[in-house]
Amino acid sequence: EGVGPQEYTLIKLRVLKPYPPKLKALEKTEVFLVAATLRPETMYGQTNCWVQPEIKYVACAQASGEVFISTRRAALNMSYQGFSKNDGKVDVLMELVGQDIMGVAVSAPLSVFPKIYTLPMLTIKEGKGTGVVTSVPSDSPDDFAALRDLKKKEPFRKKYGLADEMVLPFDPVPIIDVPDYGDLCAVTVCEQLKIQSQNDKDKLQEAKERVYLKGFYEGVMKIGDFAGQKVQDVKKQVQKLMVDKGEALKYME
Ligand code: A2H
Repeated sequence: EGVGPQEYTLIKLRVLKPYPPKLKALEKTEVFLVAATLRPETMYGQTNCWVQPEIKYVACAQASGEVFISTRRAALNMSYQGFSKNDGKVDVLMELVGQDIMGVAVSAPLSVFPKIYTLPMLTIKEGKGTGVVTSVPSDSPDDFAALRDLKKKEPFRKKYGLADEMVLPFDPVPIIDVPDYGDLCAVTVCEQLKIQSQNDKDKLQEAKERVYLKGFYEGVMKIGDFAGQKVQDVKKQVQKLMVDKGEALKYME
């Protein structure tokens, strides 16, 4: 990892009512899954949200009165960044494991889909970001591979209690044109490298290296508020758009 702190954009994915059984006790509050991303400009293409079925999450009251779901480690980090009532204190309302919040309907800022679902990604690292990852399969090889795993294998969906309509209708959305890779760069690179599943670790690493910098320096937005402009020129503006609307926050770790 890099030197010094990294700035992420925390995307607030609003849990839609009626809340699922595990979250019923929170029905009177606004609950959000908060996902850490380095690519705010890709949020137009969100198709789902990833959680790790086995890791522990907490639902924490924020100074704003809202409730955020993340790992406890991330909640503590947030509490030192002005998110909670008292610096360094987390107000835990509920402890959860990923499976408790699987198949939950959320609304995601800027997404072309009005309603998306939480789905399992087994490779989520507990010690990075919030443990919640928003999924943009058009531009992230990890996201594309994990979504395709779920689409291809009915038993995999069943194992996590997911209905077909939470997975099957959601295809990658063309949002950014990348020279040589087209407007679904993650799909292209996964095909080039013949990536079979989300567990193809080395190939996925190679895939990310091929498209990540190229997408940033040469990518051009195809849809949304900044269509026609270069990714590197609009990244900060898309972040600001969401932050100003209260749909995202800056977060360091
Ligand atoms: B990125 P870095 Cl479109 N475990 O967001 C695994 N992956 C995680 C994570 C965790 N605990 N927390 C965040 N991430 C992902 C968008 C995206 C991302 C695109 C393309 C590439 C990309 C949509 N998913 O990341 O190790 C999040 O996915 C490529 C690196 O801190 C986050 O940004 O550098 C990124 O990894 C943070 O990775």
